[in-house]
Amino acid sequence: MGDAARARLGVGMVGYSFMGAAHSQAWRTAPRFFDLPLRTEMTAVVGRDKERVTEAAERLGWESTETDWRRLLERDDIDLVDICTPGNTHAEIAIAALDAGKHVLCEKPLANSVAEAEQMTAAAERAAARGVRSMVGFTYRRVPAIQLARQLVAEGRIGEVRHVRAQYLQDWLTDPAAPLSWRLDKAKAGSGALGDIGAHVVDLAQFVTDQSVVGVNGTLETFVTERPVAASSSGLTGEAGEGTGPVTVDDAALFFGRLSGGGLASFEATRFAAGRKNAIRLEINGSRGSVAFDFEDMNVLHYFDGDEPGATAGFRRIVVTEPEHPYVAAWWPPGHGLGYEHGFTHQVVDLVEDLAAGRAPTPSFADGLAVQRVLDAVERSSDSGGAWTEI
Ligand code: 4PW
Repeated sequence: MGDAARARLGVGMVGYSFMGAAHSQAWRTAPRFFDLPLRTEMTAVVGRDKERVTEAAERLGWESTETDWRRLLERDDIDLVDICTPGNTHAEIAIAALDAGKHVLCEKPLANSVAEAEQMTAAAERAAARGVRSMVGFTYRRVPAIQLARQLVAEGRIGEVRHVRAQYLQDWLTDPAAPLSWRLDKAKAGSGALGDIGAHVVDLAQFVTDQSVVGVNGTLETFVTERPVAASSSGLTGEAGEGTGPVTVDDAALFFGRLSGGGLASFEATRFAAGRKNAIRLEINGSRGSVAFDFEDMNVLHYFDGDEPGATAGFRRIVVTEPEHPYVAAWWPPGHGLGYEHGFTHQVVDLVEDLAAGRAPTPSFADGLAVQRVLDAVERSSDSGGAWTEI
């Protein structure tokens, strides 16, 4: 479609660190590889420090800067606010943006508490009545192999879901000298491994099975309770500075869940799995077969078809890089796989297509709230010594 025929979508992004960089590449790349129905513009990026946000704008490709996110709400050239800040700021920014008539894309987890997530969901519903849309950024849903897994489950190819085995394993905190970052501060992050990475596997379990987690019991643990303060940060970790401070969140979360369809689930989220860098593992066993995925081999889905003759049945390794696989046709020839950043690009593509079509994007804030309720139930269960906790 030619530029003139497309309506413009001005984007204002808040935050420009790890997630801000990932979202920036998505806004830059999506219109270059996909035929988007709206003309997206990277209009403004927000950061509190003028010098640093100016440098980030140049590096990441934003046209202008602001030092207060509230300015985005006053600007007529901003149609969508993309929130890439720590969780303690999500509710205030998202609710104000939606009330001001701006669409919102908000990083996960949706909020730091169920109460905040409920207020955000109510604001999203009010806004939707005026055609103002919102989405929460569970990007791993947009990995082609995950989409294929959901498709196979929906088609009944594994039968009734009996087990979900979900793990999110990282190791960047294994070293006790790794410094404190905002992700280790409950006031900013809400929780630790549970909310930062456990939220993803809860969302993926619910998304791929199309079922809800209806009850949990679990345990949280903080292995290293004091760490060096950070002198600087980049990505997940940073440089240690002078002195130490307390870790106020969990390092690891382990929990069991029951699914609305009667299946059983187990979840593990940790940043202490030495050697596991970003292992998001999801295995689903059904009455007729199984699917299995590991983000460390993200272009592959393993599928077991239990209806095949026993002598030759076995897990099939599907390389999810064919043009008929979700999103893949826009990229490279078969076998030329995708990476971490493509999930963010697909998120932008789906969001823009939904906005243009007047559809409600998913995952919605209500989906984010559903995940938040699971996280909250795990915390309550852990506080009570592991009691079964309904959601
Ligand atoms: O996928 C994870 C995120 O949701 C990434 O590994 C880092 O941890 C960045 O934020 C969370």
